[in-house]
Formats: sequence, C-alpha cells, structure tokens
Amino acid sequence: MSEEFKSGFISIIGRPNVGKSTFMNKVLGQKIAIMSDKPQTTRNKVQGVYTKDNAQMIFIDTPGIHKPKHELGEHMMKVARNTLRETEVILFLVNVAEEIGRGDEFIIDMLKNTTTPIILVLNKIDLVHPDQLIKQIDVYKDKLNFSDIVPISALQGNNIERLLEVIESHLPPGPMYYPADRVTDHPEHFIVSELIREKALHLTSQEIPHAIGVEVEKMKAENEGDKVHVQATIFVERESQKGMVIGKGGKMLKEIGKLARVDIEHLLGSKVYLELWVKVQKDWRNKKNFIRGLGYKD
Ligand code: GDP
Ligand code: MG
Ligand code: K
Repeated sequence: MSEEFKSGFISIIGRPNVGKSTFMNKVLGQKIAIMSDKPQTTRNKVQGVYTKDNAQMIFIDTPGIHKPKHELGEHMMKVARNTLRETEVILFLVNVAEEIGRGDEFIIDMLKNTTTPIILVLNKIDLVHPDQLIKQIDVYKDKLNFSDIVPISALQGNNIERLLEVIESHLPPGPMYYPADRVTDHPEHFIVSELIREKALHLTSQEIPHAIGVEVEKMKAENEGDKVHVQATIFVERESQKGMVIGKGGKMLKEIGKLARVDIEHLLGSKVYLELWVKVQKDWRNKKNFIRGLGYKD
C-alpha cells in the first residue's frame, strides 16, 4: 500500500517576537540557512522547505501583514491577501504569555474573510500555567473560526510534531516542488529566482510577464570570500518573447542582470557574478509543478 505524497504552501503570520523564526528553526533544524529579516518588497519569502518521506511543506512569510495598517499600501494589502488565499494552510502564531494585542487583532481582521484553513498556534506555553493556556484558548476561539488550535513551545520543541501532523492533514496530494536534497539546503535559490523574475517583469513590456519563469541552476563561490557565481535561466514561452527579454544587442538582458545583481548582492551579503540565460520552453505555464517550482504563484 503506497501512501500518496502530499505537499503545499503554508503562510506563517504573527506579530513580531511571537516566535516565528524560532519555530522555523526548530522545524528545519540547523541544516537550513533561513533568510534573515532582510528588507523586502512585495514578494513572498520562502522561510524554509520541510521535506519528509510522504510530504513536503513550503513555509512562506506573508509580506506586509505584520505591519500596522497605516503603514500598508493598497498594493501590499493585496499581495498579502492573495498570498493568504493561495496557500494551503495559514499558521497564525501568537504569544500565549501575553494578552491579545492590537497587532493580533489586526491580523485577525485581515483573516476574517479567508477560506483557507487557519491553525492558531499558541506559542510559548513553557511560560504559562495551564489555566492561563485554557483562558487564552477561550479568548481567541471567540475571535475567529480556527480549523485547529495547537499549543506549542517553539523554544523547547514541545508539541511541534503534533503541529506538523495537523498541517499535513490539510495538505492536498501534490508533487515534491523542491528536490529534497537541493533547495532544502538553499532556500536562497528561490528568492534569487524571484529577484531576477521581478526585474525582468519590470523592464519588459506588459505582454509577457505571465510567460516568465526563472530557475537558478547554480549559486556558489569557488572559495570562501570569492564572488558568488549565480547562473540562472529565464524561461519564456515563445521565440518572440525571448527576443524581448534579450533586447537589442543584449541590452535588455544586461539591464535585468545589472538590477538583479545589486539585489542579490544585498541579499547574500557578498559580491556576485550573475550569468543569465534565456530559454524557450513551450507551455511551461501549464505545468503546475514547474510553475510552483519556479516560485510563480498564479
Ligand atoms: P519572530 O519575530 O516572530 O520571528 O520571533 P522570534 O522567533 O525571533 O522570537 C522572539 C523571542 O521569543 C526570542 O527571544 C525567542 O527566543 C523567544 N521565543 C520564541 N519561542 C519561544 C517559546 O516557545 N518559549 C519561550 N520562552 N520563548 C520563545
Ligand atoms: Mg523573525
Ligand atoms: K511569487
């Protein structure tokens, strides 16, 4: 009897200091270099990919949602909402040792019309008496219809396994979006591909954005302290689009590379040599696996 493989995207939300990074570290272990909190634009940020024998969970940050409302532009709100709608599960982390605050209420407000399953994660149970935990459950239960409520201690690792089971129960059958051995160790590949895609989208004309996908094939420095050599391919669907992305005499591709390199250097904190290729791959948009693998969220 073979069990079907399950996979999906999971949004992690919660106000600052509730323990989101601690939780991710606990789940992913030391193996993965999680992206630190770099200044971010509107893209989704992969926090980490957790792969086990029968499932893959891709945890993503939801840009903007941690900020108070007045700091959010229309566009950011839209991006946050779309992200929440498009992920399979939402993890809403709160600090059980503190009273519910304005930041929590803001997030709850934002989640009100979401149909995506929302798991309330009551973190830092190591800091409270069981009575306090029960009281907190009552407070939050009245605020929103959570599909599950799971108390954990991210710091001590309590009940993390249970939370992973609950997440898995919400995942649909799906492919392994990220090869367990490669990207699990390099969530940066995804971010870097997003940076390149972002530049390509901004610089090229309106008619091709949806046809662009980027895959990072290589990202390494020969020696400690050397420039990081990033090699990536921009996929388009038609020859004509290839022409647009490359531009006259390669001018467009050069510009895309120049802008992307600056961001990648900022992200990695080191000098980068960026090598970009453009390839036509027909119908890549129809291959969901491929699309998701490239980080494109439709
Ligand atoms: P983030 O801003 O949501 O990513 O929060 P962090 O993961 O950076 O955690 C903020 C602080 O809370 C850090 O000092 C953590 O060590 C602490 N923390 C996180 N989880 C727990 C927990 O389960 N118990 C306790 N006691 N502290 C925690
Ligand atoms: Mg954090
Ligand atoms: K994306």
